Amino acid sequence: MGLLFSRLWSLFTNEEHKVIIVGLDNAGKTTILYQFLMNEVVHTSPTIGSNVEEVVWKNIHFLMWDIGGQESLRASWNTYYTNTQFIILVIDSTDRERLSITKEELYKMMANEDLRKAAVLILANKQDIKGSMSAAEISQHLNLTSVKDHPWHIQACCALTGEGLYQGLEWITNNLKRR
Ligand SMILES: Nc1nc2c(ncn2[C@@H]2O[C@H](COP(=O)(O)OP(=O)(O)OP(=O)(O)O)[C@@H](O)[C@H]2O)c(=O)[nH]1
Ligand SMILES: [Mg+2]
Repeated sequence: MGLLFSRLWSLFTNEEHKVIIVGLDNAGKTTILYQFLMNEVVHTSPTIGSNVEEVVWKNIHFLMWDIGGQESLRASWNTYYTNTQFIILVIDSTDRERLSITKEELYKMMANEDLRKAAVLILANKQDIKGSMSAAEISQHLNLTSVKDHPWHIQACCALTGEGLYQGLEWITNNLKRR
């Protein structure tokens, strides 16, 4: 009962839920963060370090950290992991060559003790580009059905139009309610 109460309490107060947005450089992370924040496409340049914004959706407060994805920056992703409830892994669905690198990064994150309880939303971004991989294709490459120790969901999206992004947030919200 106490646990249920504390969970309901967290839903009705302004408790912030920490989200990290990760993925390789050029995947669309910063574009997605600002779509969530302002419903607009902003001009981005490669992120050095991180951007952090509070996003409120359906009265739920998220603290979203968008972390630079260049190779030299990936080694410091783990400095952002403490207290993370959700990982949003953004994938450039046209980037077939580097999907195996994304896979390595995903499995490394899921093995990290600080992310043991984190749920994973995978965004198959850039669906507007002809020839991009489908969410099903990406799911198969990442072998997602083998992942049993983290709740996960894959969602196709386009950060330029916003299509699919809110379905992703909906999954996060439902996951929050189930915990
Ligand atoms: N066509 C298309 N382009 C996109 C989409 N999402 C992002 N982009 C473009 O992809 C480029 C990189 O986007 P960013 O949001 O800066 O990528 P990032 O993941 O933050 O990259 P780093 O900060 O270097 O890690 C920009 O030119 C975006 O406009 C999309 O859904 N479709
Ligand atoms: Mg960025």
